[in-house]
Amino acid sequence: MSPLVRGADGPLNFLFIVSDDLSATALGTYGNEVCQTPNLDRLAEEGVRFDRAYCQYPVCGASRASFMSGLYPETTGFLGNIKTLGSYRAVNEDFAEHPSIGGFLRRNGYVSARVSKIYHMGVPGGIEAGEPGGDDPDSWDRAYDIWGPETSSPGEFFNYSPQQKHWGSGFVAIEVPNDLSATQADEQAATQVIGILENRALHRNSTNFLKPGEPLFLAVGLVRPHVPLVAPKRLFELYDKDNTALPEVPEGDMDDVPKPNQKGGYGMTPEQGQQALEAYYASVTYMDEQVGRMLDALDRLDMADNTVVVFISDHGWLLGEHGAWQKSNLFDPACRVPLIIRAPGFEKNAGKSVQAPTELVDLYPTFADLAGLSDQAPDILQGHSLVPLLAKPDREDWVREAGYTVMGNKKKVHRSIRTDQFRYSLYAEGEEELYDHGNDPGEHTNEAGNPEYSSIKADLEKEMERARALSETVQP
Ligand SMILES: [Ca+2]
Ligand SMILES: [Ca+2]
Repeated sequence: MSPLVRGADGPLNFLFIVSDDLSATALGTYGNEVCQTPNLDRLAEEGVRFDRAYCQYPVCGASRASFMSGLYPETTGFLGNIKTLGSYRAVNEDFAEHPSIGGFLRRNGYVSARVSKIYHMGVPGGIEAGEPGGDDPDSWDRAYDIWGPETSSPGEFFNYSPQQKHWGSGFVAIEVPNDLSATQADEQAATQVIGILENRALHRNSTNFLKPGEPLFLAVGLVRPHVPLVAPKRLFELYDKDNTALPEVPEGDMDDVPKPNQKGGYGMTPEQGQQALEAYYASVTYMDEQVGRMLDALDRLDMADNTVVVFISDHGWLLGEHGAWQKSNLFDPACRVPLIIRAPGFEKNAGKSVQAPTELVDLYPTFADLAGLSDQAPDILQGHSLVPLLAKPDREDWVREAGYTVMGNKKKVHRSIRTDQFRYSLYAEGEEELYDHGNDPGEHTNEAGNPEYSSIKADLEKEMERARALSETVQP
């Protein structure tokens, strides 16, 4: 099917929004009763929410290279945070000719544009430099890097993790004066997106480089709530110790956790941890406001009916679970991501949610499918189109049994799978972790050595082997 025959009102456009370091647990639509995210809640009400979506690697670089290429990290060898310009195409020459989703759509009649961080960029350093970082230039007809002040932002600074000196991992909150928030990277990015949408909608000159006559793939990266936790002061006032509490952590919770998955508390006292959580929520609400500005622009410009909106985070995050914080671990909140898709043609399922396991590697075939380009998509894509789930969110004949996430490097790969009931992780040195979400949703009791789980573990080992084999056998 040609892209020109899809959509209610001409070609189907895509607005692909990628938040950074956002835990699904922080969003209202995913059950958080404190953090205010009215715009993402609205998007979920108008679209379909995926409750068991998993990233393929719990850090920025590898996850982004994976979902943009439609290939697993082990397939391309892009493991960790690599900032090479050209992304997976430069890192592994076997895939130099394999187009990303942006490159694929460009080759098939779309105009493709990026605003801010889609492939890896260091936050805050890369944003302060206004550089493209580990971008893949082939993905875009136009790319806009945002030059944001980050650690030079105006406002009051609060350091909640004084032992951690690095701006990109420590917990520094920055309360920006309300009337100076236009300085910030995400506000600039949303403004740039709105400008692109307005130019296409209102200035229909066919020689315009934004090619208003052609369908649009517009990817925008929002860098919040990645640290530093920046937001206008008015949003910090929404949260305080009376409406935020850290998760309960059983005594000795980390004792049964394999070493590679042991994360620290960044030297924060419980009070500092709570302040970090408040600042994280302020940052999430600030990011959500930018999503709202872009959704409002689609409505105002009469583009909502022919634009697919896809919202994700590049990976999840711990917010004090197990007394630990951040990414680079295989606990569920770090592997799980928010995924919301609002696609024209599936309005009858608005507000529904999908419990089937899905992966970010599924996005590429989903975009191709919604564009009517499945037949042209590269054969080597490793994910599966989510369109059958948009059509029937509760379908039971879904192709996946589990979501697959890895971390480590080429020499030492740590692997984890999540089925509907279990998370099973196998580390490079052979240590294992098994959690039964049926009775332990907080992942506190490692059952890997419990004989009662031996047959379940055997099944999970097979499922992991299947995922590993798929990752390792696909050839360019
Ligand atoms: Ca990230
Ligand atoms: Ca434990």
